[in-house]
Amino acid sequence: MTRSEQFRKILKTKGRVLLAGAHDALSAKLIEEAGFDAVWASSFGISASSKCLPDANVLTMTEALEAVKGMNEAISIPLIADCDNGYGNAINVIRMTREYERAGVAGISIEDNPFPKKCSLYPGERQELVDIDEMAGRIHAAKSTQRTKDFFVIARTEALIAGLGLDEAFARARAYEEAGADAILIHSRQPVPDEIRAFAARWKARRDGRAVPLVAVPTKYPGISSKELAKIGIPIVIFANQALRASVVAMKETLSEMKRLDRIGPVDKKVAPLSEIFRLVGQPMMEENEKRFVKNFKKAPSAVIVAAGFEENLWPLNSERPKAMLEIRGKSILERQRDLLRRAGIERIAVVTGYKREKVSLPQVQIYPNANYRTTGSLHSLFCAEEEARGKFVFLYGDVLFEEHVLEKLLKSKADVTLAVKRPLGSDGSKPERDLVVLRGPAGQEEIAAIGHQLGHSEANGEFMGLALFSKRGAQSLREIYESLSRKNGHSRFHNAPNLRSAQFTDMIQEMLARKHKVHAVCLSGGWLDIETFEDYRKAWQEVKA
Ligand code: SPV
Ligand code: MG
Repeated sequence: MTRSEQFRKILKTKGRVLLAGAHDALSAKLIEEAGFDAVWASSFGISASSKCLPDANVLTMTEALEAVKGMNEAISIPLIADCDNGYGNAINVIRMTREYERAGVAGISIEDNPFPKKCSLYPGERQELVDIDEMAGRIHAAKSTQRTKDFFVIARTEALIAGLGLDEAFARARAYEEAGADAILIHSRQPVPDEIRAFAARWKARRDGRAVPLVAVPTKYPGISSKELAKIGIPIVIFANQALRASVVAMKETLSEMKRLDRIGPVDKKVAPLSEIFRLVGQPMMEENEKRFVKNFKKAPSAVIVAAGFEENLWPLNSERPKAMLEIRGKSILERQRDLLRRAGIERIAVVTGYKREKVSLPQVQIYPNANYRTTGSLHSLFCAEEEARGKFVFLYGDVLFEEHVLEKLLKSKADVTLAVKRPLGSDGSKPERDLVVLRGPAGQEEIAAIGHQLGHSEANGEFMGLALFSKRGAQSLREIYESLSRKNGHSRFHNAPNLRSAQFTDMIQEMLARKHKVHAVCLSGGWLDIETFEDYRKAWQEVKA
């Protein structure tokens, strides 16, 4: 339904319409939330708030239209635009009507002031109105210009304001109605609604066919309710400028208090919380859209660092902090990882935390807690940050230190799943490597044939470095497999793990291999360290540059 259809529907079904005047998009939104039927885009309000200028045709039509567009886009209730005198004669009205209708507003209001006008409420003598035919011509022009049938055109007469009396007001209203107006705004600045009441009574008493509805702006006779106005025959009522005036009071009070106390504290509790402004301007929706349209389309992958677990063999080195926060020459492992990832253009970095998670505070990373880190494995941790694994992403263990070229080489891979592998295997044999792999294929095109600690030193020819890259498709396969496994055999044995929850990332790679997914390898001979023992930690101190 268009806004003009909405407006007519409210008038028809409810029998009356109550509008409040907006001065900008935010106030229009507040008017909608307060439950008003429609918004009045007030020329008084727009002039004051957008340019701090008098309401006297000082703003151009396009300036006013800009403000109105902002309001109309911020709301979903109908809006009637106060178009002053139409910015000139019927020729100006033609273009104006076209522009406002195109902007999607429900309707416009045009008054019989000459150009330039002055706000009806300003003190002093009233200027003369334009000739009755001239104004009828403006209305006729607007109605002939509109393309949609429901576009609502209000003709406003200032005859009572100008002191021309009831007869003149009535004659004008009749002529404008004849010219096609959908409603007549009868404006008055008397402190009581007497002349309005008299006008409405006479309008109602007409015996010459159906009279169009009347509109009133009771700024100067504020004692009467809109319901009472409806009762006396004025079903459309505009509370035109109270929101603007309320904001002036509130701003003045707050500003003077802050200035006086030289601090924000005392006013902070009285003003709208930031979260309320965030909500009003649609910040939560923006976050959603960002997830949908920005992040997923970004070329740079994201990174998920799994750093939730507790490892006994490092005790008491890790008694105060998780392993990833262990410092090596003034920088934690995690900081080193973050800095290298960012240098490689990866800005979206997620860290899955568990043990001593309160100790992981690092700017520019997103924290995903794994509350069940004691009973779950690295695969479960990875899926705690599942939303980061929807596009291309890098997987990392939180205990690996690597040089820039390792990441560079991994990121060059075009395959769906790629693991960084150290080859050849360390010859010392002193350290029981965790994630051995069997590689096959020619150099430069190696694939993983098998992975896991079930492999013996004699059959394995490489070691997984704890870094992997998934393309968008690879990530999708990973998620699909995990989902189907979670649904089915969550409790039965899963490769080297007693069940899916306690499984490691490498168990999932085994599963992918079992399902005939190709898992590629980029092979490196060094530039990498993982911290599993005191000895590793000592070595890191020796090898890593400050
Ligand atoms: C406005 O709000 O701009 C109006 C109503 O036109 S009044 O200020 O009463 O003229
Ligand atoms: Mg106005």
